[in-house]
Amino acid sequence: MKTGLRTIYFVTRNPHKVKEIRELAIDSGISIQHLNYEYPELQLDEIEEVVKASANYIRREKGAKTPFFIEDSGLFIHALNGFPGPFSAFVFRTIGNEGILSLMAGKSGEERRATFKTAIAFCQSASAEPRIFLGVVEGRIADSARGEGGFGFDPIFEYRGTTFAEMSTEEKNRVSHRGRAFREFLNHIS
Ligand code: ITT
Repeated sequence: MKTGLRTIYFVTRNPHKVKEIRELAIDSGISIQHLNYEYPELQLDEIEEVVKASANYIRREKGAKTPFFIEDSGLFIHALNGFPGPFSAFVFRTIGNEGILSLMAGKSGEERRATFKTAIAFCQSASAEPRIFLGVVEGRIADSARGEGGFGFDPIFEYRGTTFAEMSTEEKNRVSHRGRAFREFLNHIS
């Protein structure tokens, strides 16, 4: 670790998120330390509420490492009334991208609009209430899965004609829900 960097813990089971966040944190003066463990996630309608409840749980744990942040992301498909939204992890594990594409069969144009959202919850200390930062990107569900990069729904989420899986991490970070939320967070802490 470089000296002089401020350390912030990122609690997640998802190594892809860590890769993206570390790239976003380059030159920020922050060193991101990955804490790989699972925490309870309530099934609530808004991802902001989900991360807030989870962050409160983590900070009250004995021996909680601070400062830390967590993040929850969700894909909200307009024609499906926002599904899978806060259920994105379960839906990805069960029906996956092929299942989403099947649900979208016969839908075209505006009907394929989708929003990706990230909510970051940051706790400065065990006694501090979490601060929430949001990032949103508007796109559409591609007609078929494309691209080898990224993870999760990236092959089917299209932004201005290119799926996130067809982008480098740097290109995705520039426009993604996670990139936007993390830049908000950096503005707050720097
Ligand atoms: P943690 O909760 O441990 O951080 P997770 O993978 O369960 O990791 P989420 O609940 O935030 O993370 O993710 C919900 C689902 O959305 C999950 O299946 C992810 O693979 C997917 N996902 C999250 N961010 C994504 C992104 O930037 N691109 C594509 N899919 C993403």
